[in-house]
Amino acid sequence: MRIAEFHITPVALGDPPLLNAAGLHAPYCLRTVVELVTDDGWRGLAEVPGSAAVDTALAAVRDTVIGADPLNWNALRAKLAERCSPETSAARGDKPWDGRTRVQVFSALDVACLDLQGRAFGVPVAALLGGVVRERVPYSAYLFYKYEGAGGELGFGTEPRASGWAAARQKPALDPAGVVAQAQAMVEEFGFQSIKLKGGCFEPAQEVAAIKALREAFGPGVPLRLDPNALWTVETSIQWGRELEGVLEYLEDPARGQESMATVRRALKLPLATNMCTTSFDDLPGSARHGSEDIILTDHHYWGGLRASMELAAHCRIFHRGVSMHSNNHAGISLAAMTHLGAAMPNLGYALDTHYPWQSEEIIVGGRIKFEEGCVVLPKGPGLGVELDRAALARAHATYLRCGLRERNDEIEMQKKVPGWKFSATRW
Ligand code: GKR
Ligand code: MG
Repeated sequence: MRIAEFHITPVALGDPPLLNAAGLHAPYCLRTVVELVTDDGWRGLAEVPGSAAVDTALAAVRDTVIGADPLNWNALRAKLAERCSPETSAARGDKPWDGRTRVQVFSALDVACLDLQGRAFGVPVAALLGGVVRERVPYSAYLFYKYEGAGGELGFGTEPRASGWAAARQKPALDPAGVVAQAQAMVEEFGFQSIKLKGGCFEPAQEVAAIKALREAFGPGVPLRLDPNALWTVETSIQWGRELEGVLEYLEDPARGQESMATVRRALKLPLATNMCTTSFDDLPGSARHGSEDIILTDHHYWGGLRASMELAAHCRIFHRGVSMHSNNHAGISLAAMTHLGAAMPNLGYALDTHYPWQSEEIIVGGRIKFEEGCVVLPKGPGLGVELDRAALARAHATYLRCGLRERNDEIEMQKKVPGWKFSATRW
């Protein structure tokens, strides 16, 4: 069996004006869909965060991919490693998301080969990752401060006939009451049983007030998390972290870098999680040395694939770290991949992050994946268990061509609302 075709399709999906530490989400989020086809007709799918840089990096390894054996990931990965320039963990950058391309190339090919193998052998990807330990994978509500509007074709306007979550999704949320209303609508629709608030947008006092309002509204039975994306100083993290002891399940990336995180962690009786200070295998010795976090949030797009995330989970078990998952905007192929990973990870200790509720379009057959009581049930069928809806893919690709966005830049988007706004790596 040899890989005969390698298709790279960038797509754009509507995204509401969500605020974060780096600015504002554009009306579309970008994703890239990768499809492999073998000489005997087996297919494999993957989805990675989209950007012209990632698409170029994928196209640059075409010669290595074509002709490779999709059943021998070790051999393909070694060849890819020779072709893709090394990237230090510093290349991740200061933004809330990861700017590296090499790990995303590995991820795209790892996932697509696993999907293809699963289809060829008639087994789910989770079986290839070691076996299913849970059929229902729990996700967390992911709240955002936001401006009015639903993004995409609706631009920053609203759809007056929308109801339920579709209506709540359009509403602004800029204060504790708005955050609680958003949480209620999201929990009502998807059944999530834990809640995360994206912070780093307003003064810590305002974000801590929103967390306390969520606690008041949902009670102590619903775990809460806050993620200021490393915009707080060590002093601010300790001051406001103390207010959150006994309130949060964990505080995510209050401060920047492993040493600062370790200082905050020693000062607080509150678990710390990260998708910013320990983000690659090169960071693991520092994580163990400094004790920078309690929980590592893997993301198979940024750790180099599902198999790499399973390796990270083993490290977490050995070094007494919890493990869960980070998310950026994504569509159903990524949600299926995250669910297979969550289904196979024995030591998964927390509900996974997902941005999925913020999108309304889909590129897979059957449309939007359903949540049951906050969980995604492991898709039936071999491989990832999802099929491309080729008409929907073509529409999302046409949107990509039309919208003109070629990379994520939340600072530029924010400047359209607040002229002169500048990202700062440490703000409070
Ligand atoms: O989508 O605005 C966003 C998030 O801030 C995202 O970029 C982060 O990577 O979800 C993320 C996080 O947990 O840091
Ligand atoms: Mg985070």
